[in-house]
Amino acid sequence: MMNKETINREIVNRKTMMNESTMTTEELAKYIGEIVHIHGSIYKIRKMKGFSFVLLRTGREVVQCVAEQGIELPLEESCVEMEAEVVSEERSKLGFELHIQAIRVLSSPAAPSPIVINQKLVEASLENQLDFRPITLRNQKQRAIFKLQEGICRGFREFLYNHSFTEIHTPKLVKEGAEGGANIFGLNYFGQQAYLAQSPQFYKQMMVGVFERVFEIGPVFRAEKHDTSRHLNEYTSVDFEMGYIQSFEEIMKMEEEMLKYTFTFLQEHYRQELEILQIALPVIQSIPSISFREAKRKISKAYNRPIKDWEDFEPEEERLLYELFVKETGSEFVFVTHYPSAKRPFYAMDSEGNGGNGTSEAGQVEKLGSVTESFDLLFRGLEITTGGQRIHEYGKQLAKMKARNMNPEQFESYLMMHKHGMPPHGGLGLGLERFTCKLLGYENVRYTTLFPRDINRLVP
Ligand code: AMO
Repeated sequence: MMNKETINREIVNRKTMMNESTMTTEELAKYIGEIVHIHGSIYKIRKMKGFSFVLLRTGREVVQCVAEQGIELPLEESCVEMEAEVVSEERSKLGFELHIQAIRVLSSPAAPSPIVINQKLVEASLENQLDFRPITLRNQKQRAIFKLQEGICRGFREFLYNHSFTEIHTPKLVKEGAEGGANIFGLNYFGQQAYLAQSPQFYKQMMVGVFERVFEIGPVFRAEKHDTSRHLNEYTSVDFEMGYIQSFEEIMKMEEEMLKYTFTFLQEHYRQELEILQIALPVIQSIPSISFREAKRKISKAYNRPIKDWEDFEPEEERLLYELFVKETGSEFVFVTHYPSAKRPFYAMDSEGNGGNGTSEAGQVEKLGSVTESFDLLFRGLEITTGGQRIHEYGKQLAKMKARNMNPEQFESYLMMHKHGMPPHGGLGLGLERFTCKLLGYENVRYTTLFPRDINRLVP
């Protein structure tokens, strides 16, 4: 057994030693009876009679340690290195605990935490939590959200790599908006008008002409002026785009498989976060689908609601549709297809033989225009994905732009790909924060956004 002096010297001199702090608790359990070197932050100290429990927060774990009376303990949130023996302990959640032999303080906080972070939950309003985000994210449950979000991205990535998608990184400073509408941030780019990218839409399409299948997980910007529980001004978009498709249903199928794969991946690699967050992942058999118009009629009939808008859903309708589908099929996901052309961007492919006015079963006049080869995926009543087939023929794309009074000259660099040959293609964009929010059962997308940007918040 080493004495304390040797141990302290060893800690100081151990630059070349393996760093056990990056071990998972499962790996640490293999060292029972041995001394380990470990570093982390002092998460919580609980003084008992004759000893203290010290919870050490490492990169992913919170490990219970025991300090005998003689050991001087630093303040909570101090960063430390320690030597400790791994001791089997049935009463501890992990089946072992660390008996501290020596501690070296690497840094001490200059001030105590402004907010209590070492309880199960951070007891503060969302706004207050966000004000102190660099600190509140240290809470075990809060950080588990973002560890799990990492897992979601890893699952998506792995799935897409396995299906021959190439990962790309496209510019976020752009000359034209891709999605239309007023929610675009403008900026002065050395004297010319430029914008922050609303989506990687143009570039992922261009890259289909290069790699056939591409994906990107990256930031996108929306100048949303309204303060809602589902809108952010910057969010992370998971985009993929694939060539040589026969219909947009292939995109839906790919998304369904990607979700299934990711849930299995999370179950395998993120069990501890799922436990901390107390999440049971949804089981996907097969995701049901319904056309936009049918969905409108279905909701109207089931809830006796007149249809006010034939071009879009009201948020309440998305929620009601979810209720109907859960009841009928057990599925918490539902694809809605064939959205009206009027509400889809200019690059969306129109369906053939649709449009015209009709009369509903209840005798209401249905003012219907043409629809698109597109879909949304709703999860627990919220739209998490938009996707569809794109126009790939130059003439057709020009015609649709002209019909919308757009100036094709402004989009010359985008249209270059159509002009010089593109395969039939399509893809989707999924909002990572919205997906995480619904998966974890939160009411507001800010809970699952690391450092949210909304109309009132630019810091931290
Ligand atoms: P869309 O604009 O519908 O489609 O966006 C795709 C998905 O992104 C998420 N999302 C948002 N999340 C948080 N805050 C916002 N303000 C916000 N806006 C959108 C949603 C939405 O389903 N280019 C197309 C995608 C495609 O067809 O490939 C696009 O961007 O989850």
